[in-house]
Amino acid sequence: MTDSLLLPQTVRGACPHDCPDTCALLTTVENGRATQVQGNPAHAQTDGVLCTKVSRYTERTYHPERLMQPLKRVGLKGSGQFEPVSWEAALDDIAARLKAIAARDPQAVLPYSYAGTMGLVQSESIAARFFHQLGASLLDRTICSSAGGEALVQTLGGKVGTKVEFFAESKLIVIWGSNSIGSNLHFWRLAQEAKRQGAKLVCIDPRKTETADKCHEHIALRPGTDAALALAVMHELIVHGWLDQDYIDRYTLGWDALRARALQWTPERAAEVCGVPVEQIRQLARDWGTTQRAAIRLNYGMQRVRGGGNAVRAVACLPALTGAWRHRAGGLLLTSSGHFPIQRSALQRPDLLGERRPRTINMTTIGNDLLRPASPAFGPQIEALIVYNSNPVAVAPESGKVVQGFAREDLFTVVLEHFKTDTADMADYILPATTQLEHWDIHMSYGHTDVLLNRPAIAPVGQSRTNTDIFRALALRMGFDDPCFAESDESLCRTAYGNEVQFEQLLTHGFATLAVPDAPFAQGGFSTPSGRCEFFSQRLADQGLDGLPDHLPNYELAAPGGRYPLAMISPPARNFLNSTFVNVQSLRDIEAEPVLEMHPEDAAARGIADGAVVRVFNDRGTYHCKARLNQRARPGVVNGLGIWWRKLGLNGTNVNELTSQHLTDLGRAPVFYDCLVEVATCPN
Ligand SMILES: Nc1nc2c(c(=O)[nH]1)N[C@H]1C(S)=C(S)[C@@H](COP(=O)(O)OP(=O)(O)OC[C@H]3O[C@@H](n4cnc5c(=O)[nH]c(N)nc54)[C@H](O)[C@@H]3O)O[C@H]1N2
Ligand SMILES: Nc1nc2c(c(=O)[nH]1)N[C@H]1C(S)=C(S)[C@@H](COP(=O)(O)OP(=O)(O)OC[C@H]3O[C@@H](n4cnc5c(=O)[nH]c(N)nc54)[C@H](O)[C@@H]3O)O[C@H]1N2
Ligand code: SF4
Ligand SMILES: [Mo]
Repeated sequence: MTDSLLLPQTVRGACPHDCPDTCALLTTVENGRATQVQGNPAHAQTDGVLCTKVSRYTERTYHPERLMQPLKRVGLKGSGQFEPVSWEAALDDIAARLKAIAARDPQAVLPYSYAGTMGLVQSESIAARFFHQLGASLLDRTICSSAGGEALVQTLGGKVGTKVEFFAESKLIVIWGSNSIGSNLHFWRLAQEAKRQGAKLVCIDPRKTETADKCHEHIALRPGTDAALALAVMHELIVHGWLDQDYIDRYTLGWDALRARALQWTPERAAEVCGVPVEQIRQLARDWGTTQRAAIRLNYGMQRVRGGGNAVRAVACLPALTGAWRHRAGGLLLTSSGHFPIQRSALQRPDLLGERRPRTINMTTIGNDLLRPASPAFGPQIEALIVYNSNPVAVAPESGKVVQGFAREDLFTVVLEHFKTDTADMADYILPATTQLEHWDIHMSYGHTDVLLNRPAIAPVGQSRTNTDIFRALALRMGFDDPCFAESDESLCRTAYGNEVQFEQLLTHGFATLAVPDAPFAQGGFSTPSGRCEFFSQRLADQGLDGLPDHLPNYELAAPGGRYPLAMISPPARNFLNSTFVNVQSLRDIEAEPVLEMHPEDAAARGIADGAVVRVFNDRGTYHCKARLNQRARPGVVNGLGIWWRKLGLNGTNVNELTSQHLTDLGRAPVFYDCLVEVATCPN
């Protein structure tokens, strides 16, 4: 053994989690074991700092419950009883089962994956090739951001916006539907810098988050009323002449129509709908209309309601009205993902489908779809489900239905995982997957504009294999002989961006910054069909939709005397990332237990004491958790912080027992925050 093997090594990587910050990691390896994961100080966006979750990464990687070998179900579906099995036996059996189903109709096979890792290689590369070659059903990956994404595309022409680093120079920052301290920490550092330079910070959020606590102003509107607020702001901009008419004339489309609509939204009317003081709306408009370097940090929290797409469209009109886009520290950022020149066809090879055009299943309605029989409209019943990078039993809406679907004895389910999640418990086979410390990958970001490379720091733990390797092995057994199935992970990292990014630079530095203009829309240049910021969208009108943004009330609106009088939102708990990390003891200790934040008035009306175990329920189900009475909840709204593992909850459910499978106005996305409930004390 050479000395270098014994000395600590530092390996450059990237955080794989579904977080806008996409941090650059430095992993210290001693004797083949990762001993520490830190933020890379050389990467400006990371600035040497990681969130609490990922700074404890080794605890997750070497967790005593990490899956070490393939497992095969022995007990009843969902009983969680498995026995170890060899990789050969597992893969042979899985391939045989898939072949038999595909011989009848390959569309009866469905992949189910999301952003457990954001890596382009360990998500949709070999896996996508595999399902394309098979001709499996396609998955519509809508569970997070597709309403807002679609709204941006319709309005600005792409998923792009203000560069995050320039928020530090802004004079007004509106943090809209985002708990930055909890889920966008590195942006918050920039907002703090701006604050020190005299910027005003405004937070628009039904919940009084830790971010709201630290902003100058908090507008605690009712969930799902953001479009009304944005339209009233426009009303004030018009009435007071706070418009950049030159910008509007040159670079926007549909102003007359939008103007007419906005004039219907007096601040008084919006105040009524939003449940906020009218003066707050006037002040927001005054600030927005009279500050030159004004920027909005929008996040996905506000598009998880029926009118989420329209709300994002309405908010996305605001920077054009005042010409905020002219300055690099002005405008709006929801996502930067559209900047990345990802070579998706090369990675995912949709051409392997040939002439076949499989149906598409929306991941949001997996509960209903697993329970659907074959029909001419639907196609074949779903007979096999291959889950990777996702925990649908915990994260998909209306879990009662999801669990019922996964429990079908005639469904063949394979789950690639690190842990025995709620979903893995429902599997026929569980296959142990590597973590980010154990594999190659390459990343984009939806919060900044750097590409990051992730090198493996340690050997796979136990018998775990990379997602890519598992799909390669299955492809071999299925007889898929296209050479694309043999491509190595390192080569896939190169394929991901082709010649668009200097791979050598990634190998030496670990990251590379894309060439993106400082102020992307300073002189128009929107990539909409008209080349303008489209207040009015002909494309939407052609689909029979409203071409202008409007306020669409929630599906579930509390009515006097209604059975379910409380609106429930379920935003992330700070120390979990969706359902990831719930099983990491040190992080779960911080979150303590599943909680429902309630306003003391709402609690008093129901005889609920702080810390009491409560029943949260509606027609879809019942969830038990602890009531936490504080001012973080506004009257009439309760906050069920997510997303606990069902089996670690108080009654074996989580907040998604209550959410519905309705879809948003645009983007076919879930409406997690459009949900009425009632709360009562628990008898026992
Ligand atoms: N710590 C942590 N970080 C995360 C995540 C996590 O689970 N934990 N999740 C990651 C993921 S998957 C994503 S998509 C991103 C973004 O994830 P988001 O879901 O956008 O998360 P937040 O930034 O918490 O923003 C949600 C905020 O929107 C508020 N909100 C709810 N309804 C409304 C509404 O109708 N209007 C307005 N204005 N606000 C509303 C909530 O109270 C909450 O504070 O964050 C990522 N980062
Ligand atoms: N009520 C409510 N529900 C929500 C939300 C909410 O705010 N409220 N947020 C929604 C949002 S924004 C999102 S994005 C979704 C998130 O839903 P998911 O994308 O399902 O996210 P996670 O719950 O983090 O589960 C990811 C799983 O992938 C696994 N994983 C990670 N890396 C790898 C890998 O390399 N290989 C394999 N095989 N597995 C891996 C992890 O162990 C983890 O169990 O949840 C949604 N659900
Ligand atoms: S979860 Fe987000 S903040 Fe935490 S290390 Fe990863 S990218 Fe950075
Ligand atoms: Mo998400």
